[in-house]
Amino acid sequence: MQASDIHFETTEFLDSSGKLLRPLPAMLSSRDQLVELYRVMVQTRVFDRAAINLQRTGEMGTYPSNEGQEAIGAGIGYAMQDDDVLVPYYRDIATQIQRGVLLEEILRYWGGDEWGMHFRHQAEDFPVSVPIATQACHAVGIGYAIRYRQQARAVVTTCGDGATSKGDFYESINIAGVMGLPVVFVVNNNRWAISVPLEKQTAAPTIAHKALAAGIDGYRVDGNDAVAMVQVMSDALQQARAHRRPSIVEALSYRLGDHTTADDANRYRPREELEAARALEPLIRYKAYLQAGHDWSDDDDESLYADCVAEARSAIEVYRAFPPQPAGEFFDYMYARPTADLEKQKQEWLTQVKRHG
Ligand SMILES: Cc1ncc(C[n+]2csc(CCOP(=O)(O)OP(=O)(O)O)c2C)c(N)n1
Ligand SMILES: [Mg+2]
Repeated sequence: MQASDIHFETTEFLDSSGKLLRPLPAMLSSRDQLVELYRVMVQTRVFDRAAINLQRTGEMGTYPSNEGQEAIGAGIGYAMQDDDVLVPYYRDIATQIQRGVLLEEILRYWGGDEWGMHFRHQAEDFPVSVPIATQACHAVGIGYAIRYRQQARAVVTTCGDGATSKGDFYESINIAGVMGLPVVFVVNNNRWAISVPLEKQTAAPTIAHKALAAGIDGYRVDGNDAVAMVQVMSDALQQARAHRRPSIVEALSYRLGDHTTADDANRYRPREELEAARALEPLIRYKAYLQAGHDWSDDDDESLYADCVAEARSAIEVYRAFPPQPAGEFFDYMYARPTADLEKQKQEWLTQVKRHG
């Protein structure tokens, strides 16, 4: 038996022209619901551009673009229930918005202030993980707590295609399978891990195949299709909540931007590949679908974009008005009580800050 003998079907609802291929899922049966999902994607696209501009003008630190990945995040957030737990990585803005994280909090974090991870309206979701794949282990721990308390909740953790090569990822899917933990591991397969293409990342035919060794469920879905994302996520979450069946959801997409504002993808990525991916991005098809099937006009679209621009601008104003984080404060929250070693590091750091400003 060869790995390639096993086939994971890719779930699709909207083709790249916006044609609906099968009946809508129950969760998206009204025009209002469909527009709500579109709104999150537009909000994310607009906010993302504004965040990149803030970095470019020196008002914010390094930032990872979400361009092209909006349907993945929007579908995850739409399908999650309030009391599920999100353990995100750094390309999950659409999900975080739906979970109640404020745009100014996201800016504050990427501006270098960890108070941006202290969400005002979201006490139980986790902060963004920048270390690759470590969050998969945290998700498993939370899944264990949910099982221990016998709750009908699920954990969603996200990561990239590159992250699935790490031990943390394999260990986490393994233990989730062994213990029957309610965790959905969503893999944003955007085909690149900074400059490493998917072909150099794994010999597995798909990332969904990795579920087989762990004995958990595997799904493959068009990650540029927000409707398909909602359907697959709601199935996977239902299995996790009701039957403690963990799964991997491989969402196929493409990173249209640079890896972060510190990267220049033109140095390693073929231009033709990028242009081909642009035609498949999630907003084009979704808008075409709304226009053809739900009476969505250009005026509706313009006013939605205008609302989202106004919202991003006001978040930027709030961000600019935050007081700077007190120097050295980040040492204080590593543990409930700082260790002697950390205290020493803090004092050294404060001395350097004083010396260099
Ligand atoms: C443990 C660890 N190793 C290396 C890095 C540096 N790093 C940041 S992003 C990245 C690539 C991740 O690619 P992928 O998992 O495909 O996610 P994507 O950024 O494409 O969404 C690497 C190696 C890191 N942040 N953490
Ligand atoms: Mg990637």
